[in-house]
Amino acid sequence: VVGEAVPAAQKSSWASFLKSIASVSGDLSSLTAPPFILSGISLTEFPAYWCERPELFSDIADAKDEESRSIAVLKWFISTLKSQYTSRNEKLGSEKKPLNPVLGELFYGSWPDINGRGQTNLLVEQVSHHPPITAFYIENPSKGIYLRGHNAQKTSFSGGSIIVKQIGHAVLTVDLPGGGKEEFLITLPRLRIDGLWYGSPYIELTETSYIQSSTGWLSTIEYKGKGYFSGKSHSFKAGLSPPGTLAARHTFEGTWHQTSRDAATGALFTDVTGPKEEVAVRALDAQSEWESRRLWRGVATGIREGDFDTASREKSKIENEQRQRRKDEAAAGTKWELKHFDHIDSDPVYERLGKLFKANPPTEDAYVYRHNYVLEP
Ligand code: CLR
Repeated sequence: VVGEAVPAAQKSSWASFLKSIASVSGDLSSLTAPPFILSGISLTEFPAYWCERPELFSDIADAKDEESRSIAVLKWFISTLKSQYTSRNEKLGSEKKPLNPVLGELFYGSWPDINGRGQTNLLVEQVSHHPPITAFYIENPSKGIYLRGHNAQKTSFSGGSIIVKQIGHAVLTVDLPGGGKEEFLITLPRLRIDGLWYGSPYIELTETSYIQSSTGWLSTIEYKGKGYFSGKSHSFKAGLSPPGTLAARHTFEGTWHQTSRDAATGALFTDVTGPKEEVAVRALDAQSEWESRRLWRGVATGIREGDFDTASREKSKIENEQRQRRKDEAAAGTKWELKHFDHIDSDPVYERLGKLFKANPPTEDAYVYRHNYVLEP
């Protein structure tokens, strides 16, 4: 049955939304979707998913050699996937359409220092509206761990599913106790959004992503859904190979939303069945007009309370204001300035580390954090 999970009054609007997805390829953000599938959460909040298990992030600093550091990075990375790709299903009942951030939208947050793990800070800026591009910076300065990255999406429609190719990458930098640093290039997996027909979308990860260390250690992570490897959805298999060979020294397999094990020893590797820690943000009144939750609060309240007239009126207000801004800039011959990031056409870390595993594409642009913001304690 078409749209089993779709409210009766929104069935025809869901059907035409699906039709428009099938015909528009590239950027879904501007398509009008029926209210039941809207989330009221902006994409600028999503980078917080990288750190909802802050102790796994800080554990990276405590690893004692190159090999165990690569294992710690892989363990942290796999443990972020549940938050990244299934948390809307758990919180909101299904995958939903997030709010499309405006240019210059900001999101700041932190995770407190507990048990000596150090405080972790998060800073996000929407650096492009068309196409939507989100840049982020996450740091645990007392542990000497820094993550920077950006992401955008290219979407297409195939066999009833939305295929999302993630554009962008992340770079993790670890300060070493004896001086010097280690860098890790992290590529992003492909997504398939299934369950559209029934109106209850969910994400499955597909193909392969990589984590390349500057020491030469490489993690190759393969994603499979129902009917492959173990037959379970959200399955993965990760091989970690030493410098100069593709033969895996370690293999880990399991499901990224539950548990995984070392294939050789059977020892537990990741376990995300326990609670995660959501990012702490300042109260709305203490936020600036550009901060995501404050900016979208009228829309979010409307969606949450089922008052969609208010939600769409508030949304139009924000969009009109943005259009006016762009017109004024064009008239004055000025350009919007990014607040926290510098855009570079080619990321030297991506180029250098990407070569080691023949990354495709061979180079990518990047957004470099200017270190011009101090998070309030
Ligand atoms: C953004 C970057 C995060 C991981 C992530 C998770 C879910 C993705 C999102 C990214 C991009 C936007 C996305 C979303 C799932 C659905 C949504 C692809 C990659 C699209 C735009 C909405 C489709 C509409 C249907 C749900 C109806 O680290």
